[in-house]
Amino acid sequence: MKIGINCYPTFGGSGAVAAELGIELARLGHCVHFISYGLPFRLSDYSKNISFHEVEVMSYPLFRYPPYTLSLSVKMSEVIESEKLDILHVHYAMPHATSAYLAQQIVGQDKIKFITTLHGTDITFVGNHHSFYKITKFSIENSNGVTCVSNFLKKSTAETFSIKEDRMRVIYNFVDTDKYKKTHESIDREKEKMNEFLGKRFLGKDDLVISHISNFRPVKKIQNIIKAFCKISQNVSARLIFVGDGPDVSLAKMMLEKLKLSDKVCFTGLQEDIVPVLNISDLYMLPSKNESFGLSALEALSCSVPVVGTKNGGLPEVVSDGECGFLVDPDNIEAISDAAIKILSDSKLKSNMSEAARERALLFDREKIIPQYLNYYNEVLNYV
Ligand code: GMT
Repeated sequence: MKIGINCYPTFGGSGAVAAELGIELARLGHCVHFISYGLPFRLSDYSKNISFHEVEVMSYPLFRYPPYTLSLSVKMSEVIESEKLDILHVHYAMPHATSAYLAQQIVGQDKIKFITTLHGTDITFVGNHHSFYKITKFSIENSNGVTCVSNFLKKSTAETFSIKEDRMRVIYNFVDTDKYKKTHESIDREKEKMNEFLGKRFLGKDDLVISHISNFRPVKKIQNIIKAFCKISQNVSARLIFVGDGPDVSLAKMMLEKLKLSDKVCFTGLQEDIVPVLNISDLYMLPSKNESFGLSALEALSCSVPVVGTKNGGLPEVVSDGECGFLVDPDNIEAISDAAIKILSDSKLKSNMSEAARERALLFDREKIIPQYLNYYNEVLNYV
């Protein structure tokens, strides 16, 4: 099949899913054409069966806001025609579904069908804002197929936009469990490598490691992770590793200074490969206000790392509470720290949860999920 994929190329869950879906489809022999304003991250090492089409946005003094949505729809229509795409798959509703709708109008409705995958904030934060509401609803309703990354997201899309649930298909996010797994190198050596990377002796041999990976937006509730860590570090010898970048990094650093915790917490910045951090983690934290799925938590589980995360949104569909971690009210600092201390101070519980984490992740292995996308493409194209 010739498949067009459009996504945000920057670090983030929807871009990661789109890039890895493209890689897997290409591995299966399909021709994948990425259309975006930049090369999606996680894609740089792959090229067989993958092409990248860059969207050019013209600047002009009149444009306070250059109309990317329009340039994207033009590029989509060009690629649909030049590459004779069978299907176009866009990730994140805004503005991608709208551009795809316009591209379809340009080339003719009989020439291309498009699928929109909803990822979370496109519904729960952006699409439901009054300035986007009507166009988001219109673009979802006019997609030839719609997928949601969790049942939670399907339900909230149906409620927010009065769209029938049977118009949408849940296809969970996936993980490459061959890549995301504990390596066989000794944990001490792995910790040493991390210290070398950080340029200081941050991790001691016996320190327990807690990690968090995100875009540091307010939804991730970084302050609550730090407040909980304050109590955790009084009870167990732990270190906290933050991976990623975003608006709340400065706030986090200020809080850590105030709490005199700076020497127990490090920031690695954006990292393409997060396996080295997950490899040395004893616990992963994701107490967000809401997660439609929580891809980073799945990647942690796949590396046998238990998760303490939010009970809100779709995370309960990924992390089974009490088995491979604990799900808590993200504003209940006591609950976050108690759950973490419980796991970190009981080596038997930690090892059971770590085994259960890997088992759980195997349910979301790429081999199980990718065929669901291919089946859906075929259904939308009326091939089955
Ligand atoms: O986490 C974010 O805010 C980024 C966002 C994105 O679109 O890049 O993530 C959303 O999509 C991910 C992939 O499907 C999900 O795993 C995340 O749970 C979801 N984020 C939220 O719902 C907050």
